Parts: sequence; structure tokens; C-alpha cells
Amino acid sequence: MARLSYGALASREGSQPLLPAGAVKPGIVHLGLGAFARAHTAVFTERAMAASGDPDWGIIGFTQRSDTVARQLAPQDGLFTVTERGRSAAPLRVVSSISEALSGRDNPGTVGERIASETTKVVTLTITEKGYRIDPRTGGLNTADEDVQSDLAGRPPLTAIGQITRGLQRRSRADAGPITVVSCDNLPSNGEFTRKLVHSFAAELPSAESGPLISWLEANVTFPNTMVDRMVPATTAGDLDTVERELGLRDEAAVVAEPFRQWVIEDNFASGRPRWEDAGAIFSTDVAAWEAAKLRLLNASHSMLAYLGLASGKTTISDAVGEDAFLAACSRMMTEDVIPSITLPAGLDGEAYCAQVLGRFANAALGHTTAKVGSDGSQKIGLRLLSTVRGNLDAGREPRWAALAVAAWMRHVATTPASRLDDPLAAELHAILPSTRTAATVIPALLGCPSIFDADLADHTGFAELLTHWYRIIDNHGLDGLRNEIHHG
Ligand code: CS2
Repeated sequence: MARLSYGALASREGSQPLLPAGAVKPGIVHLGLGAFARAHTAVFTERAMAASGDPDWGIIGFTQRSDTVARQLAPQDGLFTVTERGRSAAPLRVVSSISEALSGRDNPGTVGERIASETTKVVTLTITEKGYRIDPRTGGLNTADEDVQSDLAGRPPLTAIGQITRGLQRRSRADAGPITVVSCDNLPSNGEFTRKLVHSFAAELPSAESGPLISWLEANVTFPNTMVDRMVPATTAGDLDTVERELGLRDEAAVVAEPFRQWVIEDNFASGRPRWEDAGAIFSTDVAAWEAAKLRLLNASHSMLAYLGLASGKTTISDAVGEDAFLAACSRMMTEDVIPSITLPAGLDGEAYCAQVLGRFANAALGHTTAKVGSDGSQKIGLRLLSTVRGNLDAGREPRWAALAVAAWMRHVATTPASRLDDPLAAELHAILPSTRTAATVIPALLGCPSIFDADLADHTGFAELLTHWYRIIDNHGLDGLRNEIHHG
């Protein structure tokens, strides 16, 4: 079967990409070309270019740890398809905003070169929580991380923060003008946070370099906060075959997504930007509130369903939310634990938002797996769940439902062999777990992991009691016990 490309599409009947071959000029460097970036950022940018008639925002995309997506996109002229699944799904579409796809690992020098290019005005990133190399103890850059240290020592950088900072340094030396760095990951105040990490990296450089670089960053680089939202499962071999049948061409970089997509962005750009509002993005001055709501309502419930689902043999998020008790637990976590501890952005109706989120989780056509959402728990639970636990404990309330989600995560860690635990801290977590694994042994051991729990939470007896209560129910009584306790406890 012929491969998807402009040439292959042109020789056939049927719809053509929104942007014709050769029309797009690069203006954005993107780090992290995973499925989410292709189904979200690339789609918004393509539609913005097409709707506004301004094609100068083509994406030069770099993969991070693996070169797979770069190898898939290169022979396809950067083209790939998005298949929407669920009610009101749009027909299959070819997306045409990626003008170049490269492996960042294999071309670390090129990342900096492209960031330093005068035509680049924006750097976007979707590198997931673990890509930021956060020191959980300080919440800043993990300068003890070996890769961060090697990047600081001057090798062609491999960490995203190293690549961005070195690229900006090169840009300052080339006098290529102001630029904007846009984090599109699920982190609170992701723009401010990325700014802090980039500035920390710059500050760690020898003083002859750091002084001039920091002054240049302050005058030339902005870091708007954003909130991104679209559920994008991992593409399966079966999905690729379905796309091939429908398209009549082979697309190795195809992605599958729910119909819903949302992007809320702070309008703080140093050197212009695509008209993403023409593609449905919302520009707001209240992005931190949007991000907190999304992270602590949607992502927190997603994680809760993933770990409850994994504990009871449910493979997908839609199966997990189809279990009445789990739906009730999610709903009660949102209304009883989360809503009272956050300030919703102006204009957002909390009740309607929660109902919409639960409806999206129920999308059975999406096939979003509990294993995928449950991956990298050590990087996610602090931001999604412990923030809510802390907020409630500080206000003298019991975070009953958020504690259930944390207990389910603990049990997942304790019952999954280290080699199968999909988490960058798998080895560290398993090293502190005792060989006999019960609530009484696992909970204190994991609470003692300073990379995840700060001393206040680790020593809070009320929190430990809640965790023990839920852990025992899952461990001793399984799904029936959970049903009983959630409905009648
Ligand atoms: C999910 C998110 O895998 C996960 O951790 O919770 O990727 C989620 O699907 C997106 O943030 C939705 O916008």
C-alpha cells in the first residue's frame, strides 16, 4: 500500500489537506511529537493557518526520547491523519501543519539551530510531566539529574529544558529577536513554571554565560500559561489498518482522538503568534484557574478511574466509569473534595464541567486504556490529587475521595512488579517497598518517599488513616467491597 504523502493524495480523488504542498513556512519549533501534540497543537495550528490565511506558522517538530515519530512522518511530507471517535466525530482528516519532523535525540544541535532561526517566533512543548526534570523536593529544576548535568556541562543538549535554554542562548548571540515559549503540558501555571526552569538552567551556567543570557531572556522571551485538553489514546496496530482501509494509503503516524478539543491561552506573546482563536482556542487572563480546574477535576478523576479500574480488571476508562460505584466516587471527589478547594475561572459552570468530563470518559469508542492513564503515576498524583488532599486537610476537611484515588495508586504500585510498572520512579518505589505488602506496611513505606510526599503529608495521621481504610477495602474485599463502601459507607 502506498504511503500517505502530498504526491499520493494529489493523484487521487477526494479531499485534500487544508494547506497545499509547499504552502507552509516554518514559524514554530515544537518539542515532543507524541500523539497528543499531533491531535491537539498541530490541529489548532493548521486550522489557524488555514482560517487566517497566514501560513507562516508551520511546525518544525522534534521527537524527544525515541525517533519513531520522526521516522514515521519524514516519508509522509509531515502529513498524518486524525481519526475522531465518539458521538459527533468528524470524518477522517489529513493534517498539514508539520513542515519538518526530526529526532531531537539524533539531532540535538539542530534543535538549537532552529530555535535560533529568525523565522522561528514560538517554541511549543508537549513533553509530559517527566520531561521537565523536576526536583520534587524544591519544585524546581533537578540539577542532580545526570542528563541535566551533562547538558549544563555543554554537550549538545538532550533534555527539553537544556535544548530550549541553549537554543535561546544561541538566538541571543545571533540577535534573532524575541520569542515565546509555550508549555502545553498538564502542570499548574505551566508557563511560569517553564520560565522558572529555563531561568534556573541559565543561572547554573558559568557566570560569564549566565549573566548576559538571563538579561536577554528577561527582555526577549515570554512564557504564557496554557490549558490544553483532548483525550488521545495510544494508536494501535488495528487503528493503522482501519485508517489504511478508509484512506487508501498507509499512514504510520495516524492518531485517534475524542471529538472534544480545548486550548485556553494567556495572550502574552513576544513576537506574534498564529491566530489560534480562529481555530477555537480561547485567549484568557485567567489561565491558571482553568488549568487548576482541569488538572484537579478532569485529570485527577482520570487517574482515579485508571487505578480503580486497574484494581478491578477494567481495561479502559470507559469500562471503569461504567461501573456505578466508580462513577459515584469520581463525582463525589469532584464535588466534595475538589470544587470547595479551588477557585473556578470566571464563566465556568463547575457542575456542567464535571458532567461533561464524566460524559467524555464514557466514550467507549475511544479505547483509552487504564494502563496508559495510570502510567507515570509518581509524576502525576502530586499535581492532580495531593494538591486537593492538602487543600482539604488545611481547611480542616477530610479528603475522603482523593485519598481513595491515592490509595488505589499505592496498591497499583505495590502489586505491579517493578519491571512492569510504567513509571520513571519504578525502581525507587520498589526499593522502598517491604516484601510483605499489606496496608500496614505499604502505606508508611510509600508515604516515606520524599520525591512524592512532603513531610507534612507523610506525617499526617488523618491522611494515613484514610489511605489505610481504602487500601484495606481494595485489598481484602475487591470490587464488591468498593461498591459497598462507596455507596453505603
Ligand atoms: C490523562 C491525560 O494520560 C493521562 O494522564 O489524564 O493525558 C488526559 O487524557 C488529557 O490531559 C486530556 O486533556
